[in-house]
Amino acid sequence: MPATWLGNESPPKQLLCGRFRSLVGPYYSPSMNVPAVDKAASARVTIIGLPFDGNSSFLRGAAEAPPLIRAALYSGAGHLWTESGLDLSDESLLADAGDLEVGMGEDMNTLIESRLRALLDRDVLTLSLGGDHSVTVPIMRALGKKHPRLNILHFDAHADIYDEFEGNRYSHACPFARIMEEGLAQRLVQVGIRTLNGHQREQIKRFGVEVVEMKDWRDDRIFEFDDPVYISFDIDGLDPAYAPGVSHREPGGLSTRQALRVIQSLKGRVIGADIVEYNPRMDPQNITGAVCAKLLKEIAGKMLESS
Ligand SMILES: [Mn+2]
Repeated sequence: MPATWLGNESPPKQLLCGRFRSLVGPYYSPSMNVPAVDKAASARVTIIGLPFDGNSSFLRGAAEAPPLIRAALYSGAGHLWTESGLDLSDESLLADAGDLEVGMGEDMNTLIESRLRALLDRDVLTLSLGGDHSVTVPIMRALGKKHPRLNILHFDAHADIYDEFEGNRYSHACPFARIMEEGLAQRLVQVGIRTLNGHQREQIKRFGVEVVEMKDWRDDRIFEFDDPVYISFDIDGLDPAYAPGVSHREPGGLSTRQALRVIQSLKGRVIGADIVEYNPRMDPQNITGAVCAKLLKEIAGKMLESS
């Protein structure tokens, strides 16, 4: 289990539940108290793993993230209380729908959208674990049916708004171009950004994106949204000193605490979220897995308190 996996290498096989397995796999010990899949219907927030990294442009590995985030979340090293005082081990608050099962040759956008829609039909709030950032497009398509006036708060080192990247319009460098073209967000606010080039600045202007560049960061800023807000958290929005387990390390980012403060002080109704781009193959000693689990807890807490 993760406590004994110290590797810079790929995690051992028993941790790679991954791509083709559902929730109940050998990587869970009985003591981990993982909620059962059939409880997903009754809990207000439901985790869903999206083990897909086929739209990554540089490194693979993000598909292996969901089981490792779960392992950190349910690790005996900590507990499931949020800083605001919610106990997420309460099965009426947090459940787990397992990982999306990915078959060969399937269209991921269709598969993710239909899986998310099935969960949303049960009136649960979804917290998706990527996977690369391309998964946010089908998630937003599913959510858009329910929330026509959605806003997005997007944490990232990168704006991910290329019109296309290396010939792929669904590259993980492009999701927010597709989302804005399809009118799936009325307002997109990006934080942690520190890699803009000329094309991306043009795209930002074209789509009216509100970008808070890292060079202009101020700790006292409160983010406020009138309508429902979705949080899309690329873990590389954090500084690689805090979260080294990413495919594109970009120094000069947010601290874990700065990101938590943005989430905790956010004014608005958070109706869904994703945590994407964690790459376990780049993660020494599962440090970033623990950071993802911490963010998961505090984002879930915010969703429960605000929605
Ligand atoms: Mn990124």
